[in-house]
Amino acid sequence: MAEERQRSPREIAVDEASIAMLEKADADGVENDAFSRADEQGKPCVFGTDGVCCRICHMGPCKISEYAPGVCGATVDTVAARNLLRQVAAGTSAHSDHARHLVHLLADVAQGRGGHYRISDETRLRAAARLWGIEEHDLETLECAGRLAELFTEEFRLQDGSLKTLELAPKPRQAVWKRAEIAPSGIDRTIVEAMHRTNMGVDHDYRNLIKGALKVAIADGWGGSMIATTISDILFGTPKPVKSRANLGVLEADMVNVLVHGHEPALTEMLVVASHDPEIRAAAAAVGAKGVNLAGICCTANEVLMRHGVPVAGNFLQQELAIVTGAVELMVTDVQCCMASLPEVAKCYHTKILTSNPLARNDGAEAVHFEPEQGLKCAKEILRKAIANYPHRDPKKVAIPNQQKPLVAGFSNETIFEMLGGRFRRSFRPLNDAIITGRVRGVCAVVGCTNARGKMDEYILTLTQELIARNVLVLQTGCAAVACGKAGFLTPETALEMAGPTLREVCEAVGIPPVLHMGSCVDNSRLLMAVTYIVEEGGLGADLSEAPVIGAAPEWMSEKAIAIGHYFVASGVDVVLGHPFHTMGSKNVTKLLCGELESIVGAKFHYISNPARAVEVICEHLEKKRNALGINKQVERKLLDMKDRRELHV
Ligand code: NFS
Repeated sequence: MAEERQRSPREIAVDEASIAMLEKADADGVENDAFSRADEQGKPCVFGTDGVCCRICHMGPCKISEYAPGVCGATVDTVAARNLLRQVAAGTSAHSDHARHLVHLLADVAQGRGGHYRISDETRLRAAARLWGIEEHDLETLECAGRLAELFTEEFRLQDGSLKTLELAPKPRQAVWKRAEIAPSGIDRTIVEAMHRTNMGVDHDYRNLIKGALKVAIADGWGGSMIATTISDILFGTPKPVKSRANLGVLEADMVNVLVHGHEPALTEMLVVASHDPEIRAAAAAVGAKGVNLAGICCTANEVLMRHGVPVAGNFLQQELAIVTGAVELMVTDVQCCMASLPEVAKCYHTKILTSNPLARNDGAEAVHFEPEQGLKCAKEILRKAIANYPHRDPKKVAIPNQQKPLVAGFSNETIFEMLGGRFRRSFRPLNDAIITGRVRGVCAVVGCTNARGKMDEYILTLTQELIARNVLVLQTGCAAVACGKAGFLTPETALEMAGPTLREVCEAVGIPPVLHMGSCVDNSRLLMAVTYIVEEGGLGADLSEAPVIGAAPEWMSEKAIAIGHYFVASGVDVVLGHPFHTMGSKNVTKLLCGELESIVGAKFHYISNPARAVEVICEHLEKKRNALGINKQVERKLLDMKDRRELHV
């Protein structure tokens, strides 16, 4: 470290592996890391934080305040709302472009141009085809895949009318979107529209702009993200519960360590195959290694964890720390959440950084050309580069932390259906019944990033722990899920010990843990469907807004998280955020987001920086929903005699 840290490693991180690597980074002379850079940045610019810096035309930039509109007359309300809409559009574009690449891959596979990619889950393919209204009975597998790829392509291109995928939502929700005029048309069109209306001199009505944010976010959650999850399941397999491990201790001292990092799973799937290839093993042995050890960072990690049990080295803020172990031969980055600093950190060690997507190159990183048709060949070449780099490892610089925890991941809705109802009576009924009887108070999705401005993982862990102790079932995705994996919360045994008595009883009876890892951030679409299935199962309202469910993104940082928050709220699910959007400069926008939205879409945002307070608000919210459903009536417990039993008609 060039200068002393402003916060000590223990003030930055809760897990011992990260603390050790922060100390090691300082000792090794790593110039800086996300935490030290955050501290160096100091207090952020007030205009930026408040969302009232307007940079969209060259009469500015304008520093807008209540007393000083921009040169064009734009007020704080307009500028804050406009900036937020642009962020939601950016987040939506990331998830949706990821989806587009998968649509292309599905089309390639359907046309026999997919190389080693294939339809891994035909049941999911046919179920998806039916869900999106394709008559699939008489279609061959690849024909069916081709038709689905065409339909999904059309979802991007659509110019008029609403996205077909919105029909997956309960009817009353679709009616809300129609009434509020926020049902999106084609995904591409909706993003273009968002960029257009936020140009200088177009939309100045903050209410209209925020509605635009909800609209584009719906195109993400129910559009791009839903499509990405569906195709990933079809091509790479629908996740099933799988055992694995998490934290930097998954790196191996005597193996070639390769980290996959980013979000798009296509290349990584081939790296998994290639890592088991006898030729690759032999090559590793030839340099004195026991094999190739693949591990992941961020959501690419979640994708291969869920499907193949590939261990997770860390979440977002551990990407640099993984390199600091000195034991990583190579890191392949694809898109999103990959820090610009990686090549710089890697300079202190022997680690090679590769970029595999033409959209996401980085100075100091080697670009590799990845064509899906040649996917396996490309994956093998990458692993050979890693193997060739193994002899360059400097043993004096290697210190792999001991910490790693076992976990169980892979709870797709398809799996939850089977776990709850059995293979032949697939059903969410037992969960609904447990919620109705009050043994489970409700469901909270704890999702999102970790943020270098705070203490990594702390809020996520406190919230998760406290919620399950209060008999709230917790669903997780993204870096929040990895945080819980590192803390050991994703093993049924540990989680059950922490769970409240009635939640524990239910989880033990149906065989699910109280904290369910449901995938990557794109897989937040699974959460939308989980709530939809709960509603469709009956007894918990007719719309998502009536069910006792809520979302939380305690340590969020990405524009993608902003889009996710908006599509949860647009779907009728309240969202708790650990810190506010950059819109606080406008009282009206804040009032709208944290209040008035409830009358438009049946949900709103809550900004809560204190985890204890968040627990209270979440539990109050769930109880409010339960009261409204009339399921909170005290049912007197009574021992049944034979006469009572006969009257039960069961
Ligand atoms: Ni989500 Fe996954 Fe993590 Fe945040 Fe980034 S990796 S897509 S954006 S940081 S949860």
